[in-house]
Amino acid sequence: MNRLRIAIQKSGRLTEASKALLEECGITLPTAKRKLMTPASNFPLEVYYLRDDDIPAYVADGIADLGILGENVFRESQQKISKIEDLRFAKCRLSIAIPKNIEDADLQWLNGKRVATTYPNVLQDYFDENQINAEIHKISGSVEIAPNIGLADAICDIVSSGGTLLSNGLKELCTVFKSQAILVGRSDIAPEKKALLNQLLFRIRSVQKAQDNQYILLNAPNTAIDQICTLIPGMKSPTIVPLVQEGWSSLQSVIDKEQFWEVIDQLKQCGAQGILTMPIGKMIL
Ligand code: PRT
Ligand code: ZN
Repeated sequence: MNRLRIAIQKSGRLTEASKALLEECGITLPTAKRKLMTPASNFPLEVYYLRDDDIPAYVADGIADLGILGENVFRESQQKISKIEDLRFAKCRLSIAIPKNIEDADLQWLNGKRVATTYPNVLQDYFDENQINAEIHKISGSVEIAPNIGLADAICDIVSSGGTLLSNGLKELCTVFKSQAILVGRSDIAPEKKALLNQLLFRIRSVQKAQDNQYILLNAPNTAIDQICTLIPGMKSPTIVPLVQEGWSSLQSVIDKEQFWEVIDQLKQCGAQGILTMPIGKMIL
């Protein structure tokens, strides 16, 4: 039977969110532990559990069709695979950091310096683009201690809260790029698998769309309905149901979470009352 094979991180920062995304897409995975591969019970999909660094090669070699990994690992790998979709979790940035006591440093400060990183390819590209002539030291872990032990003048590493830099006496000089979890695949995926991929992508996008929006229910005087409809137009248009109380209606629609508080203030000014909001499970346009 035709199945999609997707590689996800076996154990690490991406694991739970990757599994949760598949579950949100209605794909049930058995809880079996210590297995390299598990088939989903209700979608033609097999999940391979790997170290994140191995995922690009597995996908490039055709052992897996798809992979979920950090964009940082994807870019560094330089394998012949493509990004298919941003997945919005595991957000972080790849940054260059320097000792915090160095004042007024800009990118040019890096010229002639040694920079320790586990991302030598991405960093070299960044230096080339910015015409910086620095020496890259590839190291495999604990990059943040390199300046303190005299191994390098600066580092290039993943930053999330910034706590690790701070506790090692470092500060960010610049962001090389912003990263997040992404879905990757080969460009020559077989047509029958492409149909399954499109099905999976449709589900992922419906989950993401639902995460961006909220369901909203409110009461409004009939005189304000036109104005309220322009504020919360919804997917096609709001649903309007008359209230028992003369001259009033109930409106149902969806609202973009990013504009939520701004729109709520405007709705109140229009006379809206009894505003309720609820999370949306899936949103199909
Ligand atoms: O074992 P395996 O090789 O599979 O896992 P791993 O140890 O290589 O990766 P893992 O699980 O640590 O991270 C997986 C992915 O999560 C990374 O490739 C990033 O895309 C993403 N991610 C998100 C992060 C972070 N946030 C993060 N904070 N990866 C690493 N860090 C580390 C960073 O290296 C630094 O040491 O956390 C520290 C910085 O964190 P703050 O919060 O102190 O700034
Ligand atoms: Zn790794």
